[in-house]
Amino acid sequence: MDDLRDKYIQAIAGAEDEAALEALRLEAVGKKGEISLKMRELGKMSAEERQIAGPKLNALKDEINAALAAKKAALGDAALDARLREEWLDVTLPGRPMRTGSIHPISQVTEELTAIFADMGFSVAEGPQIDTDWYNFDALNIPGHHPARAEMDTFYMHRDDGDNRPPHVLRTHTSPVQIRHMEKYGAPCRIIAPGRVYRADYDQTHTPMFHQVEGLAIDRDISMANLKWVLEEFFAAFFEVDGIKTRFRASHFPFTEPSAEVDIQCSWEDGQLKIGEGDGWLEVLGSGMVHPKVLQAAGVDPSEWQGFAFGMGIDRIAMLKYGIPDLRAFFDSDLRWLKHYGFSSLGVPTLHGGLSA
Ligand code: 2NL
Repeated sequence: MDDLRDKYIQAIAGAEDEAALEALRLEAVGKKGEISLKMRELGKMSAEERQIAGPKLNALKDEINAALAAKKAALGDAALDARLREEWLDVTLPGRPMRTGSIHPISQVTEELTAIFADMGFSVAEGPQIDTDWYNFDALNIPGHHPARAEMDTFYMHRDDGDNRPPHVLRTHTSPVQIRHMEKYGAPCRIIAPGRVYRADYDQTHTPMFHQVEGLAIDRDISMANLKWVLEEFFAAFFEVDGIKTRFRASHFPFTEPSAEVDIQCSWEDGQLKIGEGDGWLEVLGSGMVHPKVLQAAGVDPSEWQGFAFGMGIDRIAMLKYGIPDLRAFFDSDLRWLKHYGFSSLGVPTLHGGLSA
């Protein structure tokens, strides 16, 4: 009996974790444990023997149970101590900064319109923001005496006296990108050119830098009818109104002939502007059939090729779509305003994440 006691008391003291302790409990005082088997043997003993062995066995069982409980508590304390040593937390550390910042509405709108034109087979062309006055003006049939070329409207790059290189300007539209594209790849072509453009103008409705998207489709038999379809598809998708109406008004641009300004259908009630309903009209872009002189300047034979072009302000359509009343919210504002207009700091859909349909 003493052997049995020593064996279990020592084993319990040496148990390394609660699983080992439980195994010992079963082995010693479990239903089929060693002590229980010994208790069953009491029945075969004589009365005197039983009188001595019975209380001894009970005492041993109590002692082992007590040792098990004590060890279990000790193991629990040790585990807690170890966890406390591992998992300490310094509550005096400064908080982690929140991720702020968000995609800019202009970037988002650029991605949205790019996706819509991409569905109609247009790819994106890019080019320099500083270009020669030939690409920005002459190639577009804008002559030297045209008011757009006056220093009042255009940012000219500084030239030192005696530097006779052709003047460079900050592009006033993205047309030079399309000229360069035609020059390099020829016809047919179907592209859009979104990007930053610059004009020396600053008031309630003009900023010296703004964003434009131009479009160009050149083939053997492209017509104004194709232009109308493309634009109506675009506006329906962009403003999310099926069957939105457009109105074409005769206009004039040096780089297109004929030229048209395009309005979209809108209503204006109780100070609320709604796009794609009602019998009001809102001017949103300029367009036309590319002037033969422009094709010629870009190295495309106008007796073989023809096509349409259009130009549209991105800032303007972004304001219309998201109800932003002041242009300066884009360029002179902070996150609170972007959040106000629904551009939260995280989880804004992008082309890469997939547009919300
Ligand atoms: C506007 C609208 C427009 C174009 C831009 C263009 C580009 C090439 C050839 C011909 Cl490469 N046209 N772009 C055409 C019509 C209108 O912009 O209101 N501009 C002052």
